[in-house]
Amino acid sequence: MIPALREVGEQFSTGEVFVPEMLVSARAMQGGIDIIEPLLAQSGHKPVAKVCIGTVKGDVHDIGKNLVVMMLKGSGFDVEDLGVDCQIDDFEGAVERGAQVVCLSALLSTTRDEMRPVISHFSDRDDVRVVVGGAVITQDYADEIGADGFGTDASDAVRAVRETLGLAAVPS
Ligand code: B12
Repeated sequence: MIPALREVGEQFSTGEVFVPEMLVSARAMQGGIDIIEPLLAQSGHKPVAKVCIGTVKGDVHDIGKNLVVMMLKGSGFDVEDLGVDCQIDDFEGAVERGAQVVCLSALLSTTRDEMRPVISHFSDRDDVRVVVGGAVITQDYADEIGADGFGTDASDAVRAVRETLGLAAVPS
C-alpha cells in the first residue's frame, strides 16, 4: 500500500488527482494500517524513529496533516499526532516522550509565524529536528525561520523527515 499511496501523493503534486481522491486513498491506507499496526506490535517491529506532528497555534486545518501522519506511519515511523491548535508545551511534551522529529503544519499566512517560537524553543537541542510544511510554507520561508527540513506534500514529508535524521532515501 505504501507505493500506491506514494503514487497518489505524486499524482496530487502534479494535479492529476485532487483532495477527494487523496482522502479516499488515505482512508484505505488507514484501514490497512489499523489491521497491520497490532500485528507489527506483536512481532516486535522496531519503528524507524519517533516523530510528533501538530498544526500550529491558532490553526485548525488538519486534512493535510492527517495525510502526512498516514504516510509517515506507512513508512515505518512511530507518529504521535498532537492534533490542531498546538502550543509549545504540546510539542515539548512529545519530545519528553521520545519524539526525535517535531513536524509543524500551517495553512494560514496568519499562523505560519507560530512556527518560529517552536523552532527557537528547540534550537539548543541537538537531538531534536524540526520539519515544517503546509500550503503557505516554502523552502525560502523554512530557511528563514531556521527549520531543519521542509516538505511540499505527504510523500515529500517522508523524504524530509528521513533526510533530517540522516537516513537514506527510500527507493521509489
Ligand atoms: C478545508 C479548508 C478549511 C476547513 C478546515 C477543515 C479541516 N479539518 O482541515 C475550515 C472550513 C475549518 C477552514 C477554516 C478556515 N480557513 Co480554510 N481552507 C480549507 C481549504 C479549502 C482546503 C485545505 C486542505 O485541506 N487542503 C488539502 C490538503 C491535502 O493540503 P494541505 O493542507 O496543503 O497539506 C498538504 C501539504 O501542504 C503538506 N503538508 C501539510 N502539513 C504538513 C506538515 C509537514 C511537516 C510537511 C512536511 C508537509 C505538510 O502535505 C499535505 C498533503 O499533501 C483551503 C483552500 C485550499 N484549496 O487549500 C482553505 C484555506 C487554507 N483556508 C483559508 C482561510 C482564510 C480560512 C479561515 C481563516 C476562513 C475564515 N474566515 O474563517 C478559517 C481559519 C480557521 C483556523 N483558525 O484555522 C485560506 C488561507 C489563506 C491564507 N493564505 O492565509 C485558504 C487558502 C482558502 C483561500 N483560498 O482563501 N478552512
